[in-house]
Amino acid sequence: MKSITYSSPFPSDFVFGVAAASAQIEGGAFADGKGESIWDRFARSPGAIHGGDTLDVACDHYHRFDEDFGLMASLGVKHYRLSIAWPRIYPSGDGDVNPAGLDFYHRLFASMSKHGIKPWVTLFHWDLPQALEDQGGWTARSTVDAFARYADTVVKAFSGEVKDWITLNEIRCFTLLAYAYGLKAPGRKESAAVVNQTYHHALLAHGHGVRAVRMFGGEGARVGLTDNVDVSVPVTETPADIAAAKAWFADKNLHILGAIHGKGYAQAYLDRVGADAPLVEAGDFELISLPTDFLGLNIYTATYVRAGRQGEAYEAVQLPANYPRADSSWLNLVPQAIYWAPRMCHELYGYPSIYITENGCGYNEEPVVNGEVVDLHRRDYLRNHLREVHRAIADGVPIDGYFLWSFIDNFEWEDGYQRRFGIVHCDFQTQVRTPKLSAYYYADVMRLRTVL
Ligand code: GBH
Repeated sequence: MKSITYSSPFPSDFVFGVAAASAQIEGGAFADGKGESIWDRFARSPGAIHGGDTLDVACDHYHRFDEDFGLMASLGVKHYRLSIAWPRIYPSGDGDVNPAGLDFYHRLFASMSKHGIKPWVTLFHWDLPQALEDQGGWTARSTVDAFARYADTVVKAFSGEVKDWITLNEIRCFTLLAYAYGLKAPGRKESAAVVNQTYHHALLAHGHGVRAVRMFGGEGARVGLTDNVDVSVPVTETPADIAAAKAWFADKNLHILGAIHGKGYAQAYLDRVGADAPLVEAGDFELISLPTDFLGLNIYTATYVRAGRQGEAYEAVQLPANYPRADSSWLNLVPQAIYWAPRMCHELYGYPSIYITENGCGYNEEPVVNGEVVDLHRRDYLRNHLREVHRAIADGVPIDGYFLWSFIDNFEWEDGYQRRFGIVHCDFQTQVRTPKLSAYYYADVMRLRTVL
């Protein structure tokens, strides 16, 4: 009989972790001198957030982080991706630094260290100081300068506690969805030219983040971008459909990873945007294309692509209405996404090290019954995705870690508290935490380093 190793262990240095973001879990929205963020403001505009929810209290992690890290440690979590709230550090965007903000994160990192948890820190996960938005937000180049100052301050302050840095989370979400579609804070609907300029400013901010880590990160510091690439999955894993999916992927990601990798905007992108092309200053792409140590990918879903039946390079397939998905309307269940996105990034752009910085699923009804939350749907989601991560590694794709989104149910942006992504249930009235079945499942995966 032939023996196969379907579930051989992950590499011994593979990183398993969990992720969250400042605005979504901290609460303490106005504590200790924190400035207003664009999300604090947006949450107060009628109809912007499901149920009129605000970020004021969230999971009250601001006051409960030590307990939360205790719970993480009890589940065997050794790596946690978090973000720093810019308005805690610079309440008015630039101006004076707020020492109480720095002190909060010093206390938080000390608690993590006590519990044996390593921080992976995102500099910007969407909570822009409102004062900067009042001066144009990401449409204004001055926001890039303010970000550079903020990045310098934070990397200098925490270089002793943090070695792994992520510059920005998901450029598309805080530019396109925020300044074109009006879905995310600040909820604006600007022209294509303005939106393309926000992409360019975000790329510049990323470059400043890399520069700050190189200058002030100290020995062993590493840095990368977290991107939510548009993901394609070949309908059938034949050479023709794979080539089509890859062509689609290169096209859809031309303005972010394509630009970083190409050290400039590709002619195909410039042709596409025409007169709406962003203004680029001399030296911009030297900064934008500074070498990074890894690429972070947030992977949730994908588009199915196949070879064009009329000879086109590719054809995206419309999903049937009854295709399975999570409760988020965009979250179609396509586990192969987490195989193909890293593989294409590796093949197209040559990234030598890739981390899945988010992967997870959101549901509305997850009641605690007899002290338990039986989220078998999430356990299946995780299992299916982890199998695809495992397959990618077996095929030589350099995935070095996986962070599950999210540790705990939290403020799910425009969907408010209704949409739960946590492996730990949060009762937002009482702040009681209850690990779900998926938390115990993931604890075993991390412990045995095997997809179970
Ligand atoms: C991540 O984004 C975020 O980083 C994280 O903060 C968030 O909590 C988590 O996902 C779960 O949503 O409205 O139809 O235009 C995930 C990627 C891409 C998901 C854009 C929502 C909006 C689709 N996001 N998408 S639509």
